[in-house]
Amino acid sequence: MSTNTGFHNEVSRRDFLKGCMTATAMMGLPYSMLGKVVAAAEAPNKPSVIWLHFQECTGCTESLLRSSHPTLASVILDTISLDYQETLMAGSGELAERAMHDSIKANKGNYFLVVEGAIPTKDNGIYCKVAGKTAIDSLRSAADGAAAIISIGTCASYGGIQSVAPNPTGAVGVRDIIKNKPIINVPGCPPNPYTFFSTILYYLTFKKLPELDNLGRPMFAYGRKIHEHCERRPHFDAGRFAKAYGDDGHAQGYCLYQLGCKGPVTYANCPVQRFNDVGAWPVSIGHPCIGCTEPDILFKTSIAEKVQIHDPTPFDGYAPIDIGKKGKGPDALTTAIVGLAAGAALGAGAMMAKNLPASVDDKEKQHK
Ligand code: FSX
Ligand code: SF4
Ligand code: F3S
Repeated sequence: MSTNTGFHNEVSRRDFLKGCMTATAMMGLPYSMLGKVVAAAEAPNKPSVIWLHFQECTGCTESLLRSSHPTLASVILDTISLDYQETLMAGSGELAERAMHDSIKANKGNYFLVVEGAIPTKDNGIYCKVAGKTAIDSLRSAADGAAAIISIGTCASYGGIQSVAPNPTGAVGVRDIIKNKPIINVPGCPPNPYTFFSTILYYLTFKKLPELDNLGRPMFAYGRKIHEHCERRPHFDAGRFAKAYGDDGHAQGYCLYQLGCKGPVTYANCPVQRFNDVGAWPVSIGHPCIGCTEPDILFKTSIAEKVQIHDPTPFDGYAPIDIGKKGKGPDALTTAIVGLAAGAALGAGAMMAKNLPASVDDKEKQHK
């Protein structure tokens, strides 16, 4: 099977269904909805997607296609018609440009525009040009006929690393420029490819945007904090912290809060969905979360700086208690299904806590 980008892929029926099942669970939908999601993914008229690259590292595309989940890339490319994508296209130059303009013309009002990277606005946008056109002009003309825009990655969502002070090129996110189109932000540096896939599938299944938070992110993926699902959370609650990289606490899997973990103020599904189909995510391999889905944390706060916790939320693995404020993200059952479907090892956190000695020296509780 191939798309207009020339990317060839093959996907088995089993892998296709597995990808749809994971996406269905991630969206917080019941298992009974799987048939509807699969039907939308298999519809003969595949939605046309134009994918533009601006100021960024191409990590969003790379993480989608070059990592250990070629299956997911194949499922995505089997679900959409990727009509223009500079990293993947076999064609180049005028041929490629023509393909994009033909697709925009033929699918006016019906295509998705995916934007990866920030848009420089200073000095009339001269700091990023493709085919002689500035990023701002390319974005405006491609956005004009789009049904909806997906800003993939933190750069396209909020400006990302380019927008860090003094922001020499005046880099901004898509929503700072385009005001008259539905825009879904899928931040992360890079974001989890399943979040992107689920966003597309939600739109195809229900013909509407998923519920978004005040930063334009789908609630199904960004409705809960990292801290609520983290396997190190029992250590946080017990006051067991790594104090330095490589110390005993770090080696034993203690909480990384004192090393600057931004999990308590970062909204994302990383501990549940994880990355690369191997059950890993930053905190699981010993690095604090750096808040890569948040506009004011990533690259704008030092990795080592401890965050203030103003709105403590309980660990999702504990028995439910009424704290007078319900999270709007997926419930515990959905979380469990996502974990199962993705092969995530959520039980590892509980086992780690169980295997710890009953008394520990460090009883500090930073959140009280
Ligand atoms: Fe890179 Fe994407 Fe970070 Fe940005 O991801 S992974 S710099 S969010 O736009 O390519
Ligand atoms: Fe996990 Fe970070 Fe929260 Fe500690 S502070 S429990 S490492 S998310
Ligand atoms: Fe990003 Fe934190 Fe997840 S750094 S990848 S939001 S764990």
